[in-house]
Amino acid sequence: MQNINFKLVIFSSVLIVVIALVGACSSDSSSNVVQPNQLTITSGVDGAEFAFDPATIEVGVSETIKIVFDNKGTIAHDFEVPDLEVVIATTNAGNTGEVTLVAPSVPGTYDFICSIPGHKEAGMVGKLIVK
Ligand SMILES: [Cu+2]
Repeated sequence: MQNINFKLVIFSSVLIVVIALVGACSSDSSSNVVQPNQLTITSGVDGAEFAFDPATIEVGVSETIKIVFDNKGTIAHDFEVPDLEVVIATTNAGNTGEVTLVAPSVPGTYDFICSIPGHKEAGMVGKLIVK
């Protein structure tokens, strides 16, 4: 009787390990989903309130890319690529916003801006190069 109980314990343990392994494998397969590349654009670097850093970004044609806007400045800003209708809405100082951009299928150069009145004129403009 004791022996049977012992075998049951061993069997149960093996079963638990197998279940754990199957679980690990299935979570592995879900991580095979392709994540878009990510690019961070910051404002307010070194006290430059009205500037994007970097001011020029390059993406491949048809590339899907996650853009994170990190506002390190002291006032609210936004990030827009007007020609591509890409918008990260107004982001308060110290906050981040993000958007997923699918680049056009043909090469080209597009302005990105902060659309808050006066900010583009003050320097919040950059170039998105699709190549
Ligand atoms: Cu701004």
